Amino acid sequence: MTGTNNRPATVQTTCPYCGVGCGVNASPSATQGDETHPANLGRLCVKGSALHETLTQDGRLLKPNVFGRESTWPRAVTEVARAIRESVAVHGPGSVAFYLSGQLLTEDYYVANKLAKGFIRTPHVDTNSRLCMSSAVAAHKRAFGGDLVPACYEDLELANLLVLAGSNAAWAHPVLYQRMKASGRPGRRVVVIDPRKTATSDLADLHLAIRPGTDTVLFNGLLVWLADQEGLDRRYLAEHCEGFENTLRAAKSAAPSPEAVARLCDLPIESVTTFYRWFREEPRTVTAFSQGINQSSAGTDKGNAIINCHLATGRVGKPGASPFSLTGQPNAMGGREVGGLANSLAAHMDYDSPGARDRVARFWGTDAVAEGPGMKAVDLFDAVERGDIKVLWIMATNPAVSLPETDRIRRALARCPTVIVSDCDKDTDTARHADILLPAAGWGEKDGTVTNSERCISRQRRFLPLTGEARPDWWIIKEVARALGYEAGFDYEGPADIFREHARLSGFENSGQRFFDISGLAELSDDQYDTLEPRQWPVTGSASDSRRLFTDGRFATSDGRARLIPIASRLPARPPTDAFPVIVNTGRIRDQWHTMTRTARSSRLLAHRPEPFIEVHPEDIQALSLTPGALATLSSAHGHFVGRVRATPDQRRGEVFVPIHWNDQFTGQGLATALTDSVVDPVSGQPEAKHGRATLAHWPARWHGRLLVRRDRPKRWTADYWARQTLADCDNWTVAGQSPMDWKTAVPDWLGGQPQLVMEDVREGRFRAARLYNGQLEAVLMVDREPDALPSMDWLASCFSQPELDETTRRGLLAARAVDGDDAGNLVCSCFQVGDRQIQQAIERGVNSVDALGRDLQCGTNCGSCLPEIRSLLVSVTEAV
Ligand SMILES: Nc1nc2c(c(=O)[nH]1)N[C@H]1C(S)=C(S)[C@@H](COP(=O)(O)OP(=O)(O)OC[C@H]3O[C@@H](n4cnc5c(=O)[nH]c(N)nc54)[C@H](O)[C@@H]3O)O[C@H]1N2
Ligand SMILES: Nc1nc2c(c(=O)[nH]1)N[C@H]1C(S)=C(S)[C@@H](COP(=O)(O)OP(=O)(O)OC[C@H]3O[C@@H](n4cnc5c(=O)[nH]c(N)nc54)[C@H](O)[C@@H]3O)O[C@H]1N2
Ligand code: SF4
Ligand SMILES: [Mo]
Repeated sequence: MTGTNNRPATVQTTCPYCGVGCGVNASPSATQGDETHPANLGRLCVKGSALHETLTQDGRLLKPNVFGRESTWPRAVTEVARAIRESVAVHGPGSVAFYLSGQLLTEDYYVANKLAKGFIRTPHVDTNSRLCMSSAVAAHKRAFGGDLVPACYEDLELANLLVLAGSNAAWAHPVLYQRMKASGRPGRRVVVIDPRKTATSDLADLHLAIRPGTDTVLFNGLLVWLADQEGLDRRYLAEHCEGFENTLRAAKSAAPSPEAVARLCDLPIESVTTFYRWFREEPRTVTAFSQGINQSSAGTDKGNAIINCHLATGRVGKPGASPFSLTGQPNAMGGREVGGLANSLAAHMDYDSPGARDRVARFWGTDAVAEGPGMKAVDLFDAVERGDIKVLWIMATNPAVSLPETDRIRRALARCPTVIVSDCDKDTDTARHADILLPAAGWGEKDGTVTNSERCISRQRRFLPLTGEARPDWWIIKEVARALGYEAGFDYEGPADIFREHARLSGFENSGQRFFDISGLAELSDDQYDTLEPRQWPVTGSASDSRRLFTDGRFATSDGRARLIPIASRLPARPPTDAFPVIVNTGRIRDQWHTMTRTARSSRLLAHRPEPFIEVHPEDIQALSLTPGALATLSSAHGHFVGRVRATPDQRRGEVFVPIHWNDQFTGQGLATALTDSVVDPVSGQPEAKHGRATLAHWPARWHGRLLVRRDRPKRWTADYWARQTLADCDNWTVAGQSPMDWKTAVPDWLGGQPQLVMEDVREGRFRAARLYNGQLEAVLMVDREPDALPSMDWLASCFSQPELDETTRRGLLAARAVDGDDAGNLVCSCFQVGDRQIQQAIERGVNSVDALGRDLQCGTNCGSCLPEIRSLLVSVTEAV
C-alpha cells in the first residue's frame, strides 16, 4: 500500500483497460492480479498481465506543444485560457466544446465537467461514452428512472440461465468470462446472441446467430411468448411496474409468434423456442449485454426490450437474476456518475431534474450553470465541421479513429480554429490535428478512482514518476480554470480534495431520490483516500447492502415504479444495397485495446493478430473470388479498408467482421470507422457502429514484401499496402504493391542506406537485400510474388539479436526459398508465445486435451484468454485427422 515508510515493491492499483476493473499489484517490471480485489480475486487477462510491457517512454508526449513548437506549461496554459476567453467573448460560451473519455479518472472528469458546465457555461461537453454506453444509459433511465445498474458480478455466477447478448466477453471482458466459466455446473445454461460465432460461444449451450440489428424482434417475441405461456410475474408487474399492457400490445404487433421471430431474425425456429422455454423455466436469469446491443440505431430500444422481459418476470436486482449492462471502459461508470454526458449535468442530475440547475450552481459557488443539454458526439462534430465550435478540447480519446465517417471527422478537426488535445502520446491520429498538445500523465503515474461495471469504486495508484513534463489531467484542467480567473472554484491540492467534493455533491440535498449517493465517503482523510478499499455504491452514512439495487422493488422514478417501454420492431437504419451489398460488423480482438496507443507497444500482444484482417464466410470467399491469406478491400461511401482475408464459417454469409483497432500509425488503410455511417440511435445518439455497408473485392498485389528495420529509424518509403508490427529489437513491416518496382533503385530508401547483401531474380519477381552496421543486421527487405514464399518473420527477427551475422545467416538472408526455422505459426497463447502450428503438431502427436497441451507447451496455463482458441483447434485438428 502507498503511504507507508517501507514502500513495498508493488502497489495495489486498478487495470486501466476494460470495465471489469481488475485489481492489479503493479511495479515497473511486473503486473499481477490482486487476490484481494472483489472483481478478479487474483485473475488477470493477457492485456492486464502485459501492462508493464507498455510502460515505455516510446512515443510519449514529453512537453506541451503550442502551434507546432515545444513549449512550457505556463505558456501552454495561458494559450488555452486565452483561446477559451476570446471565443466566449466573441462567439459566446457555446463556441467552446469539450470531448472527454471514459478513460479519465473520476477526479479528472469531475473537474472538466465543472469547468465547462459551471464556469465557462458551455453545455457542449460530451464523451466517447456516447459511442459506448449511451444506449444502455438511456434504457436504464427510461426503465428505472436513473442510470442504474441493478446487478453485481456474483449474479453472473449465480444465474442458472446466462444470456449474453451482443457481448464477446471472452475477448472483451475476459476475467468476467473466466468467472462465468469457472462457475459452470450441471444444469446451468448459457445462450449467446451474436451474428457471428465468437470465442464466447465456446461457453454456449445455444448460439443464436441472429440477423444483425434484429434483437428487438427477438426480445419482443420473448415477452409475447412469456405472456402466452403464463411465464409472467403478474404480482411484480402489479406492485412495481407501469406500462405493461401497452408494451405487450406493441410486442404482439411487432413479433406475434416464434415463427415470425424466426423469420425476421433469420434463426431456426427450434433455437427460438428453446431460448424462450429456458427463459420461462429459469427464474435465476441474467441477461448481460454490450455493444451488439448498444451500438445500434435501435440501441436504446434493444436495451429496453431486454429490460421489459426482466421486469415482466420480476427478475431485477435479485441474486442471479437481472439485466446487466457490461460497461466497456475502465471508468465509463465514473464518467456517468460525474455527469460527463452532454444531456446530464452532474452527480446523476440532469438539466431537467427538478431544482438541479439551481442546486448544482449553489454547490459549485457559481451564479449559473449551462442552460440545457449540449450536443451529443456526432452532432458536436457536425457543429465543428460547420464552424460553430471555435475551441475544442479533446481529452483521453482518439476521435479521428473512433467516430464514424472518419474522413468527415478529420475534415472537421482541420477546420476548427483551436483544437486542444490532452494525451499521453505525441503522434495519435487526433494529435496530428492539434494546435495545442498537452502531455498527460498515464496509468501508473497518477492517482484517482474509477468505477467498474458493478458500481465498484477502486483506487488507481501511482507507482511511477511522471514522464517528462506530463501532468495528471485534473492538474491541467485546474491550471486552466485558474488562468481563467476561477481560482476559488478550483482550489484543489490533489485528487483527494476533488473526490471529497464529488462525494459531497452526490449527497447534497439528496433526500433519497438520487440513488447515486456516495456521501459516506465525503469526509475521508487523505490517508483514508490513499488506502480506500474497493467499495460498491451507494455509500451513505447508514450501513446497507449495496451489492444490488431495487431489491425492495422501489425504483428511481417519481412514483417508485419501473416502466416497461413499448418497442416497435426495429431493423438497422441503412440496410445493404446493390451498390454496397456487404454488411460490415466491427469489434474487438483479444489482445488489443482500442486505437492501439498502448497495447501495440507490447510485441507479445501484437503477435496474436499482427495485421488488419477481414473475416469472411468461405462461400462468400468463393463467390467473390477472394483468396484466404491474401489481401482484400472493403469500400464504403466514406473510404477503404484493406486487410488480410481470414476464412471462417463462424461468419454469416453476406457479412464480414473487421477489427476496430488499426490506425494510421500501424497501417495504410485500416480504419473500421471508414466503413460505418454517422447514423445514430434517436434516443441516445449512439452511432450504429456495428453495421456498416461496403463492397468487398480482392486486392490484386503484384508483389509482397517483408521489411524489418531496427527501431526508430526514419521511414522514407511508401507502399500501396503496409502494416507495422513492433518487435523486441525492430519493426516488422508487411508490405505489398500493385505496380512493378525497380528494387535496385528503391532499396536505399527502404533500408535507410545502401545494402551490403543483395540478390535479385527478376524473372521470379524475387528480391532480397540486407544492410549491416558493424556486422549487425540493421535492415532487411524480402520481396516475392507470393506472400508464403517469404522467410518466416520469427526467423528474420531473431537475426537482429545476433551481435555479428554469421555466414549461414547471411546465406539464409539471400536464399530464394523461405527459411522456416522453428516457425510457431500464428500466435495463440500470448503469455507463453505458443503458435497454432505448434499446437497443431502437438495434437497430431496425440496430445489431445486442453490440460495435456498446457502441460506439454504451457499454452493457456497463465491468464487463460486463449483457451477458447485452443479448444477450437483441438476440435478442428481432431476432425481433420
Ligand atoms: N480486448 C479488448 N477488450 C475490450 C476493449 C478493447 O478494445 N479490447 N474495449 C472495451 C470497451 S470500451 C468496450 S465498449 C467493450 C465492448 O465489448 P463487446 O461489446 O463484448 O465487444 P465488441 O467486439 O465490440 O462487440 C460484441 C459483439 O457484438 C456482436 N454484434 C454485432 N452486431 C450485433 C447485433 O445486431 N446483435 C447482437 N446481439 N450482437 C451483435 C459482434 O459480432 C461482437 O461479437 O470491450 C471492452 N473490452
Ligand atoms: N466502428 C466502431 N467504432 C467504435 C467502436 C466499435 O465497436 N466499432 N467502439 C466505440 C467504443 S465502445 C469506444 S469506448 C471508443 C474508443 O475509442 P477512443 O476513446 O478514441 O480510443 P482510445 O484508443 O482508447 O483513445 C484513448 C486515448 O487517450 C490516451 N490516453 C490514455 N490514458 C490517458 C490519460 O490518462 N489521459 C489522457 N489525457 N489521455 C490518455 C491514449 O493515448 C489514446 O490516444 O471507440 C468507439 N468506436
Ligand atoms: S479483464 Fe479487463 S480489467 Fe481485467 S485485466 Fe483484463 S483488461 Fe484489465
Ligand atoms: Mo467502449
